[in-house]
Order: sequence, then C-alpha cells, then structure tokens
Amino acid sequence: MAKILTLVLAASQATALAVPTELNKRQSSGISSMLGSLLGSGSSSASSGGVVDLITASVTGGLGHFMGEEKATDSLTAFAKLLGATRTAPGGLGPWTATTMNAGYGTIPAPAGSVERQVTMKSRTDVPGAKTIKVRYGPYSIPSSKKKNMLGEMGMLSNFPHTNMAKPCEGDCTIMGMNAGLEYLNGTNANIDSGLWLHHMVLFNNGPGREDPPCANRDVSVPHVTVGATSHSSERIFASGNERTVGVWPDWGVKDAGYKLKKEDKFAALVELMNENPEDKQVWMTMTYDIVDGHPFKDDIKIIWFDVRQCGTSEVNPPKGKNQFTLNYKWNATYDAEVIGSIEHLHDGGNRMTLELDGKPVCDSMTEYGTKPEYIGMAAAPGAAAGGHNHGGAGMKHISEQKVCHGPTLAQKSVKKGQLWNLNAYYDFDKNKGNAHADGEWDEVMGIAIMFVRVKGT
Ligand SMILES: [Cu+2]
Repeated sequence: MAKILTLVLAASQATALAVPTELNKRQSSGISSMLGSLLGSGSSSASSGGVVDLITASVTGGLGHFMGEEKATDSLTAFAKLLGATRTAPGGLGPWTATTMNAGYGTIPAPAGSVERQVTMKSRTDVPGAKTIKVRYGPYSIPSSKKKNMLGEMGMLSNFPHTNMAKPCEGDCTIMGMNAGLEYLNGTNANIDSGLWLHHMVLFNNGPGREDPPCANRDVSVPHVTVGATSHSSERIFASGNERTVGVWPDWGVKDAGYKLKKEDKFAALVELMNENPEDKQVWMTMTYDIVDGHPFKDDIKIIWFDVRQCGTSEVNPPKGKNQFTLNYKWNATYDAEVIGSIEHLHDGGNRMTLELDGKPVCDSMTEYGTKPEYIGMAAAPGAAAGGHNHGGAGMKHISEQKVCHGPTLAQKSVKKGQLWNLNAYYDFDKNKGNAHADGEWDEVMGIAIMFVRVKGT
C-alpha cells in the first residue's frame, strides 16, 4: 500500500508539473476517487481522507500552500501512517522526504581539502572545564533558484531529514549552550547577502527515556517520524531560523545546570536550506555547542516547544487579504520547572512575539530587520532574477535579530503543572514585507518559541 501511494504521489507530481491546471483538476478528481476506493474500504477510511487531500493538492500543483493549511498536519500524519508509522516505529516518511521530495539533493561527501568537521574553540563561558565546539554537518547540496521542488518552492532543500549526526561528545556530557549557522565549504559564513538562507533547522535527540511532551499525546508526530524517531523516543532540543539566535545559558545566569547528553543518545535534524543563486550550491550547516564533560550538575535543562502548528509542518498560510494577523498557540503545562529563557522564531513580516501565563505577560520578544549587512538581499546576478522563491531581491531587509527573553526580560520564572501558557505571534506586512511564494502569494509563516527550563534533579 505504501509503495502504491508513493508511486501515485510521485506520478501525480510529475503530471502536475507538465499539464495545465484545468486538466490537473480533472485528473485530481480521478486520482482522488481512485485512492478513495483504494483506501476507503480499509479500516483507516478517516485518515485516508487526509491523504486524498494531500494527493489532490499535489496534482493541482498546490502542495506548497497545502502545507500551510491547518488540515495539513492530519493529512501528513495519515500519510506517515500509510508509510508505516506507528506509536513505536517511524515508518517511511523520512526516506520518502529524503529521496523523493528532495531527489538528487541533500548530504554529499565532503570534497578533498574541505575544512575540518569538528573544531574546539575558545570557551564562550567562564564555567570551569567548559569547552565550545563547532560541528559542521553535511555538506548539503541545495538546488539552484531555477529548480522547483514538489512544493513549488524554488532553490529549496526542503526539511531534509539528516539522521545519525555527530554529537559534540561521544560519551556523557552536558550541553550548556547552542546556536546554528551556515558556511561555505571553505568555512566562510554563508548568508542572505550571497543568496543563502539557513531557512530553518530543528535538532532532535533520540534515546532511552526521551519524550517530546507537546507531541507525546499523539501516536504519530510528523516532525519526529520524519527524522526516523517518534515523539515517545525523541525530543526537539534546539531550532534556528536564519536569524541564528544564540542560546548560551551561562550568559542567562545558569552556570550549574545543563542538558545531559548520554552515550546512547542519537542526534538527527530537519534541515531546510534555500539558495537564491542560479546554480546549485554546497554548504555546511553548523552547530556550536558549549559543553562540559560528564554530568557534574544535579539539575537538568529541558526544552518546551511552543508552535502555532504543533507536531505538523509548523507552517501557516497568512489569511487571505489580511496584512495584519496574529497566530496563537496554547500549552497546558504538564510538569513543574523553572524557566531560564526562551528563543522565538518568526518569518519576515512578523514583528513581535509574546508569551503569557494565565493572561499575564511573561516575554515580549521584538523582531529586528537588516541590522547586519549579511541580512540585506543580494543584487541579482547578470541575467538572473534575485530572490529564489521571491524572498525579496536586492536591498530587502530580512529578520536579523529576534530578542531573547531571559533574566529581567522574563517576567515569570516558574512553570507549574496545569498552568495555561499562551503564545502570540504578531504579523504586519505593511510594516515589514513578507516573503512571496513562486506563484506570487504570500509564503507560509511560522510562530515558534523554544522555552528552556530547569528541572530539579533528584
Ligand atoms: Cu521558519
């Protein structure tokens, strides 16, 4: 069944690219009814409806925008289940994403003479025994801005699942800080001013006892199964967009707790990279970790993931015809902890994100645009249009900073089981232009906050 579905989706995609929309629509209803009869007779008729939506969107060339619809999470979950995902097994969504959706792109061997994969740098903290280690992942090959993927995006390596990634230590160690970056193969910085975006990355830790609370009430969580894990065996521990926010917890006043990494843990990531250049590009994605050896601290640091599209694509279509809108997510705390800080993520067009607890403000994170030269869009190469999938082109200012809440800017420091936490992501396209999809519509936006909390050791 899974094989049939993959073939249908791939075939429908090939037709979608080749034939006009009207014809697509007729074919789509044909494929939908065929799939309906194929899947509807089974016990999973409710979930198969979701998959039919997915196929229909694919055939009509609207898969990119479909990913930003609310029902996409259920559709993708149903698709993951058809590809074999269960409560305990990830199934085939990851391999499908790697080899079908991103066919021909993704990880490549490092060319001879490339920079080292792992470097120990001068410690960023004054914690005794701490080290700062940069790990380079990939390299990844990204399609040129002339190539369109299944989602209708130009120049995009789309949520590429990278499994079995190097960790900052082989045995036991404690992470005290993290940030992500993008580099050329020679180790120099790659950013928007040369047409390269760390569109986003999400880091997962998969190992005994790991669990991702906001997605643990679901049998199948899309991001987790995509990286070959489940939400009951893995947890998201970091994420970054191109703003590349740095989270070094000793700088937030926490020098005696950290994320305890164990020998058995395995790292994986979803890596989404964009290229606005007319030729394919190869880059490293970097993670810089602050660590101490072993587990010297009693208290643990954990990550709570807030997301306006939790356990799905994280993507939301801006409401049609509205330049101002707010996205919301609510979380009922499932355990007690102490908040040490939070990192927020919006897309271009966003200007502010707030966290509230039982109606009282906790964090007010403002967005800044183009405060560094590498965040200003590059000029078009002779004869080529700048702006891969229309991310603004020359001179446009993009999000360069998202203010971190910690210490005095964090009004509430304790999480208690049962509390209602509320995230609001504010967008205003009149103040700051959003990014456009290849078809001219607004590109999908996001609202994510990763809150770092301290959990008392026993
Ligand atoms: Cu994003």
